[in-house]
Amino acid sequence: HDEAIAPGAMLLHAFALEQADALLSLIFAVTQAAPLRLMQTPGGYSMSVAMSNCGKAGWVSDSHGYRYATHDPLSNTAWPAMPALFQQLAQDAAHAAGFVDFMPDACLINRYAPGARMSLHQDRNERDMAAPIVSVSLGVPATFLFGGLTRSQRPARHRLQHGDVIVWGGPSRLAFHGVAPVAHQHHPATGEFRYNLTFRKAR
Ligand code: MD3
Ligand code: FE
Repeated sequence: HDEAIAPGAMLLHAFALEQADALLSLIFAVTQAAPLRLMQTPGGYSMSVAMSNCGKAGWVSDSHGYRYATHDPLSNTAWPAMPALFQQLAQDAAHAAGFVDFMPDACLINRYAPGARMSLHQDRNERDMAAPIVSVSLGVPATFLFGGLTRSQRPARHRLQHGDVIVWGGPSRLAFHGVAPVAHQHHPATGEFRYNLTFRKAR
């Protein structure tokens, strides 16, 4: 069933479940070409979530800040193309949530090992705030933290399971959000890891 978790935010339970194995195979192919890595924050810390990208633009963080880049800084080559299945899934999910013609140009691949987390933040590096963000959860479940439009608002918690998809648009697009430390658990499709795909229109 589908669930509105905030104004403009729709949780599509198990929307990607049938494609999950195919999505994971494509994640492994993309990350052969553009390896998962722990990026540095502008403040000099190492993130606990390993990241890579596919599509025309990829999200990167280093000592200079957060931005989208056409090239992988590890190889100085273009990010791998976004697989057609990724593009189609993102567009179908956006459509199911009421957003027509979502054309993501960026797909961030996040891999959470046990203990990895993402602290509360806003996604504000994208040019077009009218476009939604689509996220796909795979593997070990996680607790997603969804705050308000100010950092001080106490976040609501949502369990995200293998195959769940969330579409974030409208008033929730600039909400603070994060992921609580991922538990040591095993999932038949991913072992100890949680993967998250985040589709965005960056440019
Ligand atoms: C709510 N990733 O990569 S995806 C991120 O599970 C990020 O890896 C988390 O936050 C993860 O930036 C959460 C869900 C998500 C993505 C973007 C959002 C939720 C959002 C933008 C606005 C509001
Ligand atoms: Fe985010």
